[in-house]
Amino acid sequence: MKRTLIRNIGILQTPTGSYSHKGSKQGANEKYSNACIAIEDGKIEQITEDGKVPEGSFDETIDAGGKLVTPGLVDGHTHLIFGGYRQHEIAMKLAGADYLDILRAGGGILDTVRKTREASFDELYEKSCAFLDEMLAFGVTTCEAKSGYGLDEENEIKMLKVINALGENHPMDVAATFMGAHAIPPEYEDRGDEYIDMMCEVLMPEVQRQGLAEFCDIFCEDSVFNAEQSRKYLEKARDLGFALKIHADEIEAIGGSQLAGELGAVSAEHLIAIEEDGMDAMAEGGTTAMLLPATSFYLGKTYAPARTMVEKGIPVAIASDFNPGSCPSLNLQFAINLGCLKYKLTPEEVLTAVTINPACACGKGDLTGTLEVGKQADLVIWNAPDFEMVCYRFGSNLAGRVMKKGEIVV
Ligand code: IZC
Ligand code: ZN
Repeated sequence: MKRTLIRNIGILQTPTGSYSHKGSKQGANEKYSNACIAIEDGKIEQITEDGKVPEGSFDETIDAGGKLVTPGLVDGHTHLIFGGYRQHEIAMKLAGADYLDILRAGGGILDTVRKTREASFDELYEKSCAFLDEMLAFGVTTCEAKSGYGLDEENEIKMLKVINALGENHPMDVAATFMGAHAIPPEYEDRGDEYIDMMCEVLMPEVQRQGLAEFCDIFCEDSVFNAEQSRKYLEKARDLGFALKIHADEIEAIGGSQLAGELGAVSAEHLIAIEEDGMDAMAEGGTTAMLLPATSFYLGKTYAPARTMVEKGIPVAIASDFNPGSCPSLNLQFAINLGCLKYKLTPEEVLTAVTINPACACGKGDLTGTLEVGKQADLVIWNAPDFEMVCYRFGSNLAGRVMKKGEIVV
């Protein structure tokens, strides 16, 4: 048994509960002044405030220096396993090409598919392990990761095995999502229906048989997969026991958010172009909005209507969308800045959006996402006196020390 004490916490700020927070609950955070956290065997044993110190002896004492402590951040949407990079797309963008133009011309995702197919398991593992180290340094202690750059059996399974190995060997908790329907591979050019049939009949059941993913996701978008194909794929996933996610209304609203609500998807991602009826369907279906503001920034798009979503009772989460095309940054703190400045969410609403709400959308809400007795001691000691400072400063890394399951990892 190992007991650790974190003392001298200026403010301990956290949402509470193991469920997705919506409406007025989105901004409900507890704030304890002059607090301590006692940790036993990686779990929170006690929280005290107003200068009281937990009793008993400790193997390790950490002085938080009067600073802010929050739950470890949860990045609920990443494409962190990929071969190569796509820096050459900068020149194409400067020449006027947009995201879908590049994809339609056989680049974009398909470029990353070529490079990912060429990469070995070990190459992908080493590269993404370094990304996870960088994420930890930014204060992220749990994340989700998608396949979707293999687009055939061998390479999708290779990607998912990398994701699962990372989750086992790296301090980060990693939730695995199968995203075989990320693009139509060249072998199936102009045969999107047949590709979806192959996914449903061959690959998805194989992923389920091998227990390689908890979630299934599809890119429902103009020139990628339409709403009918998305329905077929997600209904099959649901029948196989996967929880559902969907990239919806990123560039065009073609029915993805309605489908998410109707099928009771755990989350719908992006939602930049969402319309009123899509939001109503999501509120009805209890679907979390997984918003990706750094992608809006990088693509020069507008920002998803996060305030309206909170008002309509949709749980809002904010993630990085780290990927080699539309968001080559894994700095979730920048997404926090944009959450306040562009979504007009309050710091408290944003904290919920990067902790408990994405934790629930990754199936880990009972383990992490809040600082409460019984949960994993996943937390950040910030180089900041309060969370407003984290929302206000941008471009610097304000995470000071990062703890995962009771161990200091940064
Ligand atoms: O590689 O472009 N939007 N998928 C959907 C992406 C962005 C990732 C990529
Ligand atoms: Zn994505």
